[in-house]
Amino acid sequence: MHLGRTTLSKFLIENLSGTPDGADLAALLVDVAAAVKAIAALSARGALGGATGSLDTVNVQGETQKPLDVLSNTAFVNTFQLGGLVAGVASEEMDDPFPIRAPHKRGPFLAIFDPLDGSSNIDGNVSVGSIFSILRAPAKGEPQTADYLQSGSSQVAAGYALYGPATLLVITVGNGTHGFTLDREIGNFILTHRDIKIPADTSEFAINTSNERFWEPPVTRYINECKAGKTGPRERDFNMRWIASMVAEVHRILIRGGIFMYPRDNKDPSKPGRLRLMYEANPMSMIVEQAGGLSSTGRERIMDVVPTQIHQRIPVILGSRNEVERVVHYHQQFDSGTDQSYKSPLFSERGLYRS
Ligand code: AFP
Repeated sequence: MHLGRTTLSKFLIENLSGTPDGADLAALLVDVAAAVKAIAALSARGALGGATGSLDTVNVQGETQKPLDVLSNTAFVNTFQLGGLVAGVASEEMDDPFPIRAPHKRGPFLAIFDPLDGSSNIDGNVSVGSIFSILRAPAKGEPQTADYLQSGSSQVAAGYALYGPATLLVITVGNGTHGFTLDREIGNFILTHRDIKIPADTSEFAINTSNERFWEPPVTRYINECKAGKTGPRERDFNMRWIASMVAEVHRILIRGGIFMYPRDNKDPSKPGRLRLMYEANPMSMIVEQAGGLSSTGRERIMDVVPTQIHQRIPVILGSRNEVERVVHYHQQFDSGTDQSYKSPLFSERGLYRS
């Protein structure tokens, strides 16, 4: 029995009443929670609910869609369309933004989301999640694509749902990062993680090391130093995790610290990284920064990036402050040519590490 039992609605009223659009934003986040509950129920049924397997359709990312991708997207779109609190939505699963039109009521916000993050894990019954970002809509009229292209620092709210052994909803409205656990018996999200703070230091990194040969030298340097452990310049051993669900990685980092990296790589020069700015990097960056962490491309704060496309990709290095600062410093040294270690034959064209 969780003592206190502050519900999501009570928390939102306490934290948003009296702020501009506060009541509407609180109502919108309650709508998000409703969509999350529907997706949690679908996800928990696994193959029994037709949520596994693959469809014969491909999304705008060129990825084969899973039934739960489509069902989750529909849950969010329907919830936002009926809620009357957004003027338009954009989704990883939809080529173009979707404006809310009559007979549905338009509201003062835009919702951008990845309805199901970590889809490749569904059939393996590994935790997946949803990620959302809330921006202000234009004062009047139907939002155009350009209205969505606001930097991450313009977000009024952001968060994620994690469909794991428990269903969690982690949100920020700009005054800290807070976690709620779904009490399935009463169908309410209960505040269980108030004002989460990420430890500034960590000995745990998360990166897909199968891409090592494509990394830039500062990333290679950082990861090699972690792997060298006690025998190397860090003088302590590190641990590695890679779940391939960003939501699960970020949640672990919120709880015990860590650094998550999906850096720029030259695997596909047309893609400056795998993760998408508008509905993965930006919302997760707001969550992480509000919890005292940092989120960078390696060369600039992610929430300062001015978007140019809804589905644009971006390098992501986020988590424990002191480790992200170290990786950013390594990028600065590399870019300015001030660090001799990059002169090492290890980093030459024909050396062990192609730069
Ligand atoms: P999917 O939703 O297509 O499974 O991608 C998940 C993701 O966007 C992010 O959640 C993971 O951190 C990352 O991709 C995993 O990428 P790799 O499959 O290259 O490890």
